[in-house]
Amino acid sequence: MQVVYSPAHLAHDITLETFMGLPIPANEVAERAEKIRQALEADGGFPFVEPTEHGEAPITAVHDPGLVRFLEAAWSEVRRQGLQRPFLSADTYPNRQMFEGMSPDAVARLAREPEHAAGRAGFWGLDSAAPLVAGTYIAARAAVDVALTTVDLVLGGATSAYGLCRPPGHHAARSMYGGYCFFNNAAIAAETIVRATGERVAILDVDYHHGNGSQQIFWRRADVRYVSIHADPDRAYPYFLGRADEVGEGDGTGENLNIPLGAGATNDDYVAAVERALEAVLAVPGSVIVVSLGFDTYGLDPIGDFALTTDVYHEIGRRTAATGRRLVILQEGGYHRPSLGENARAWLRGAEGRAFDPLPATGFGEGGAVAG
Ligand code: Q9C
Ligand code: ZN
Repeated sequence: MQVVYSPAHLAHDITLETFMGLPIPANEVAERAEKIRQALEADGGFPFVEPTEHGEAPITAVHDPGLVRFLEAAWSEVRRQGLQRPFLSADTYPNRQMFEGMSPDAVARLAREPEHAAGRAGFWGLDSAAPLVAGTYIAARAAVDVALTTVDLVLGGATSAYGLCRPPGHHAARSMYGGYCFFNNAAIAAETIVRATGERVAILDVDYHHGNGSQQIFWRRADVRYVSIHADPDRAYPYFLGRADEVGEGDGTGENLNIPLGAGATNDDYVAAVERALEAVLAVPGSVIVVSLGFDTYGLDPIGDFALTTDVYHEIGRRTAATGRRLVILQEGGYHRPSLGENARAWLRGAEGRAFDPLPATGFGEGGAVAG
C-alpha cells in the first residue's frame, strides 16, 4: 500500500498544551508521525510518495474562508500584537449563553471576530487543546495535500492508500478549529470524492474521540454518511457532541451514526461496534470509504480509556477492507508514541490482507520506553 507523507508536518512543532489551566507536555507532537513513518519504512511493504499541491479550493469547499484567513495570519498577529507566548491559545470563547435572549440576527451582528489574537482564537476555536505556532498553517495545509494525494491514488485505481496526516482533522468544523485539528482532512477528502465521482461516500471514524467536525460538516447532507465509534461524550472530549441520538437533519436525516462506548471497552466490544458500523457503511451505495484512523483507542494511550491491543487493529483493517470498498485511510489521533508504528503497520497490513508479524525488539508496553 502506498503511503503519502510530507516532512512539512515538522513545522507544527508543538511541545506544550494546556489542560484545565495548567501547561502539560503536548500529546499531538511531531514524533507521532515520525514513529509511524519509521515503522512503515522498516516494514518494506509501504512505498512512500510525497503529496502534490491541491490549492485552497478543496479546503473552502468545506471550510469558511474566514477560518482559512485566521489560521494563515494567526501567528504573525501574535507577534505583531507583541504577545509573549510560545503558542497561541484562546483567552475567551463566545459561550452561547453570552447571547441568551438575543435574536439570531442580533447574535450574528454582535458575535464577530475581535482584534486581539486571544479573542480571535476564541472566536474560531473550540477549546484550549489546539496550540497554534509559527508553522501550524503550513503544516495544516500540507496535511490537506497529503489527504488529497491519497484520494488521487485511490481514484486513480489503487484499492487503498494511507495518508499520514499531521495535524489531524476530524474535530475541525466548517468554521472552527480545535482538538489538535485545523483543517478537516477527512471531510475535505470525502467532499472531493463526491465531486469527482458523483457517488455517495461513507466516512468511518475509528478515532477514540467523536469527530464532531466531520459530523457538523455533513449533518444535512444525503451524499456523505458519517459513522463513528468513540468514547461517550459524557466523559470524554468533545463533550458536547457524539451521542447516539444525533442522526442528522433534513436531507441528512439517518446519515449520521454515532456509536458511543463506555470506559474500558475491550477488543470484543470494539469489534462488535465495528460490525455495526460497517453494516451502516455498506448500506450506502458507492465504491469508496474514507477512514478516519486513530490509535488513541489503544490500551496504553495517555488520553484514552479503551483497552484495545495491536492484534485487533490488524483484524479491524482486515474487516474494513473485506467490505470490498476502496479505502482512503487518513491518520487522526493516537498518542502512545512507542506503539503507534506497530499499530499502524498492523492496521494497514490487515487492510491489504497481509499477515502481521511484529517487528522484533520494539520494546513498547513498558511504561512508555521508546525504541527504534
Ligand atoms: N488531557 C484527536 O485525537 N483534549 N484529538 C485532551 C488531555 C483534547 C484529541 C485532554 C483531545 C483532542 C485528533
Ligand atoms: Zn482522538
